[in-house]
Amino acid sequence: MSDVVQFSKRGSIGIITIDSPPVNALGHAVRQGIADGIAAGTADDDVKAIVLHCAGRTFIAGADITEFGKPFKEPGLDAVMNAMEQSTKPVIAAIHGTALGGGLETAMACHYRCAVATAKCGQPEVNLGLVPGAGGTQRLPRLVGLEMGAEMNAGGAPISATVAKDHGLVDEIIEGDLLDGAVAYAERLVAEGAPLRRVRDIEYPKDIPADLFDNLRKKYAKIKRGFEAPQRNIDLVEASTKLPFDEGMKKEQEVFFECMMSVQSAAQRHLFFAERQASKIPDVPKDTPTKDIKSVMVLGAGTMGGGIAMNFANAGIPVKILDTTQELVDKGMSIVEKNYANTVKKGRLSQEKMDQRMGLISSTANFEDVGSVDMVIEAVFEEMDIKKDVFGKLDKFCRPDAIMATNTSTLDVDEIAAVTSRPEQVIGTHFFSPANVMRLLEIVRGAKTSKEVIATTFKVAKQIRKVGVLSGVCDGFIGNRMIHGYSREAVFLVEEGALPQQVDAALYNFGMAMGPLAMGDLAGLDVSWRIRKRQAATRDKNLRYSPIADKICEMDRYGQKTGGGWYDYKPGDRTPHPNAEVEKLILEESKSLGISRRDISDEEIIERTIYALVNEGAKILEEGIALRASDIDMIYISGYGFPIHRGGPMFYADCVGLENVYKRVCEFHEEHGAFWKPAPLLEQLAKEGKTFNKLG
Ligand code: 3H9
Repeated sequence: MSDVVQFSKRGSIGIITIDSPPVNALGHAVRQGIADGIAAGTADDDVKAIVLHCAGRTFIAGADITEFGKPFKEPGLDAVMNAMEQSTKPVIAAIHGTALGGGLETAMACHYRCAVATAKCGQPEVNLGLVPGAGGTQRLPRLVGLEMGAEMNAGGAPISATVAKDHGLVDEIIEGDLLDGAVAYAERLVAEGAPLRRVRDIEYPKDIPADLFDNLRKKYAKIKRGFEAPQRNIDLVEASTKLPFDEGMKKEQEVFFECMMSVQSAAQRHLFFAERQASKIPDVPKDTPTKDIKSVMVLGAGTMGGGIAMNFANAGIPVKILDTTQELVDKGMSIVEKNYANTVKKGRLSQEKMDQRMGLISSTANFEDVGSVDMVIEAVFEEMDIKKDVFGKLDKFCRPDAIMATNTSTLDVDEIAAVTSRPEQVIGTHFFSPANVMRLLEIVRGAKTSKEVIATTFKVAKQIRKVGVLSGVCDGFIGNRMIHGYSREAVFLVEEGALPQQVDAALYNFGMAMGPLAMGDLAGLDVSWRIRKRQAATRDKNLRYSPIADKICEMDRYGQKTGGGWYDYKPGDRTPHPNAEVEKLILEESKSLGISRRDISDEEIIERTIYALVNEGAKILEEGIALRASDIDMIYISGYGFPIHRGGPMFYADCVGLENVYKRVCEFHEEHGAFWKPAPLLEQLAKEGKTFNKLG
């Protein structure tokens, strides 16, 4: 047998054990090993049934994604599954951990499936821009029913073993040791003369609702806007009702390979690895000691502070909220409570869970209490002097080994750390609003931040279910530094001839969660207005500056919170409606700036805004502020609503071709001036025919 798959016997039961860490993926050696195991079990007259089980933390978690796009080596998964399904002796899958993708497909090619109650089963291929390639769309709906089968394929979410049992996907839940239980179950099946149940033979009911698939297609067109794979999954499940099983399987394989060659799948696979790569810091090795964070204090009881605190309570970590007065603290606590209560009202959280979480959040107005916790996260007003004052006090009262984190979104973490006697304990943790919802956490490494503090902060990010991405210190760090150019170009485009709704629609159709001007309205236009006013004296007067956003603020239009900004909003409704006065202001401004307005194509809108992100991203990469292009992609996907199926701005640029992006950036530089100075790294890679990310 192979190194990663072993065949053994317990009495009359043959056991195929896959031991291919980390997740027993179906690489070539595993496929070959299973095929050999089935052959060995079939050839041995003493073997009456075969159990397929995995060592380590999980059952097979799918095909080996790292093999995708590489030359294929026989046997294919379909051949292995045929051998299992056609085996003359019952084959029983024994599931623990996660049976995902090709893993669940392998289990469904077995005659019976048993699982421990904690196991999970799913077809998550759609999250990689794929359809299953080994029967997921053909076998799963035959077992669990058409609607559930289609939902599991199009949505990609796994179900628990107990739900799987209720729906016929799992036949037996095993208590205690899985292998012992699976062998006993196999012996029972043999003793009972249980039939060789083949999922392919299950017939669908005759009365399939006529609109079932159209309704699902509509649903997924809405919730997975712009994604191709969910639709293709639904089509294949529908095909399973119309085609004989083998033809359905053939069709599924064709679509699987088409999807695998698609840009969307390449983007989603890129992000799968980007997410896992982000926490790997070259000079902070995996075995760097970390501290267990068992208590946290958040400074500042505002919306941000409350949102940050909720993350910890949700993860079961006790957290205190501190502010200067009891009144502010009470107000903050009531906002948190209201937030949870809303989630309960929507049915997404039980009252019991809410009570548990609220029970983990306490409050104080006594600064000295910071001395009682393992980690402090400061979320006070974004002013350097205030931050310095706070950190000076933290230095005085925090325990020597406490992590002192700042939630600043722009300020110099080193300058903040310098007021303490222990800058190695200071780090930036930049949460994104709403902090209890957004997945991104920019982890800002100061010049003196210790490796232990970095490693611990990444561990904390994982505990609170955030994607931690490392950034160096610079104005705005990675995400906000890049967004400046994106928003700037959106406003310049408005000045040159587009209306806000055209700019926003072009980017929404590109796949952004919302357009940049609507995003400004959501965030509050007064925030950046205040910053611009502060920077006015030092602004380079030779650089182009649009006064439109300032003038909108002068009309007391700060965005959604004041009922209007770039757009109007009706009370309780976030739908933007164009405003005639704003449009008049825009036309007047173009005129007074001497700009003759022109028709602007959606293509130009996308190039101007997205390439502004890319050009700045290239500078950030070159300066070493970001470790890798895929980190920038993760930031934009998890914090800025960049479309997942485009893989992030840097991956998108790679797909467009850096020579094409560079050419346009040079043209914009010529037409629109200094903002567009091409990043040297972009120029270099474009000229060398290279990419930001390693592709393929
Ligand atoms: C498929 O099956 C297609 C078939 O229908 C058709 C075939 C013909 N391959 O996530 P973790 C690595 S498509 C290769 O940190 P966790 C991962 O990169 C596949 N590598 O652990 C990481 O490496 P490293 C459908 C894989 O405990 C390490 O394993 N299946 C694969 O938080 C640990 O991963 C899926 O989409 C893979 N399939 O979560 C499932 N999976 O340590 C994808 C993981 O070097 N996997 N790795 O960074 C997952 O969802 C999670 O990894 C899992 C474990 C839940 C299993």
